[in-house]
Amino acid sequence: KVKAFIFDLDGVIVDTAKYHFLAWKKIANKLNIDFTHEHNELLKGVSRVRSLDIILELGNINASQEDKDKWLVQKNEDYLSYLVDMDQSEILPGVLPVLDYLKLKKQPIALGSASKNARPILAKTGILDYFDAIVDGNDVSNAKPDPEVFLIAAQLLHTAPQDAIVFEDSVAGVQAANIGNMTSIGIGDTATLNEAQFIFKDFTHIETSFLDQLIQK
Ligand code: B16
Ligand code: MG
Repeated sequence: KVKAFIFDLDGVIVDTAKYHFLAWKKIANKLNIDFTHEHNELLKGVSRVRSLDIILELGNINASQEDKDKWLVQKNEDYLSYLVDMDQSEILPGVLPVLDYLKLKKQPIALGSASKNARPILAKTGILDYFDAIVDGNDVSNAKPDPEVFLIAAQLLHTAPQDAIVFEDSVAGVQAANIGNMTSIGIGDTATLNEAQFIFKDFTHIETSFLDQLIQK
């Protein structure tokens, strides 16, 4: 059977969370807000605009729209500077074999990401051609846990939501897949992602027999 395999980007295909962290930390420190790795967890899967609001809430800061717009630009410029040297080596372990296997099995593949920088990241890491559809932060108006991003992806792949399988590292993303009536696969920590239907520490733990099961379901 033909399914739709939808991949989140940050935290699933590449570990860009570390670069988001560095860039947000600069903004936060400038505002005298303490910004830790735990805080960074709150931003996973969350849009850029919402991320800034969360950081400002942490510091109890009320800012003007003008200031917020300025910080959003600064954050993204700084973030992009970390991506300049990005290449295939930044693809997380086990991802390429899974993509290759799904291609071999002629399964449609889509990206479903909140990031507005998704396309350049896929291009730099050399995997743009694997994707039959790309839905990113430029295409959606409702952020995860709203299932919009994944529903559009499934639609572009001509697949019903219940035949779509979503790989996600964020709680909001897992919830989005569940709300969208899709199969949710959490990539990361079992305790954090306990709402997912299946959880794997990373892609090296996903065997082809498991992918076959999903395809046949
Ligand atoms: P950008 P994903 C999300 O990507 C990240 O998890 C989140 O931390 C980030 O704020 C968001 O993209 C927006 O990214 O600033 O590049 O538009 O996990 O949905 O692929
Ligand atoms: Mg993610």
